[in-house]
Amino acid sequence: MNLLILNGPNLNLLGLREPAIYGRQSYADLVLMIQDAAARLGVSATVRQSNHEGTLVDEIQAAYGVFDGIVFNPAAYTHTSVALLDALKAVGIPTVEVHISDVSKREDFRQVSFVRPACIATIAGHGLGGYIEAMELLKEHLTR
Ligand code: CA2
Repeated sequence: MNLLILNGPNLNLLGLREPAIYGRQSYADLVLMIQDAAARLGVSATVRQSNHEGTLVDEIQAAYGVFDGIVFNPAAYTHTSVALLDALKAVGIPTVEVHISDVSKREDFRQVSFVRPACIATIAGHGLGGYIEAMELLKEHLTR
């Protein structure tokens, strides 16, 4: 089972700023945590990050026929991007939307998720552990 873990803009800065919202762990820590979980779950996980909307669209398109599931934190593009919604709908790969913070308790503009209608679930506010929960959920969903 091949999982794509896709991260949007500024998530490469994890651990550098706003620790009260995003925690103290770095992006490298997140990648290690995902690789550990992948080994435990017996799945393959490829982790990618981009600050560019079009590159994220390209990653989703290229995932077709390669990846069985996507764990997706589109970061700020969550709240703006029809292009990412369309890409997810086009490939039809089971996708779990993840947010480190609890977006439901933050600013009004973070209450909207354009990608959510194309996702099988959303996990928000569970910190970096949300990525691992999403991987577990996808494994269960794909082996059901
Ligand atoms: O909670 C999340 O995971 C978000 O997707 C993170 C995005 C934010 O725009 C979404 O509303 C919620 C922001 C990611 C930026 O990450 C940073 C990490 C360290 C320092 C500054 C930003």
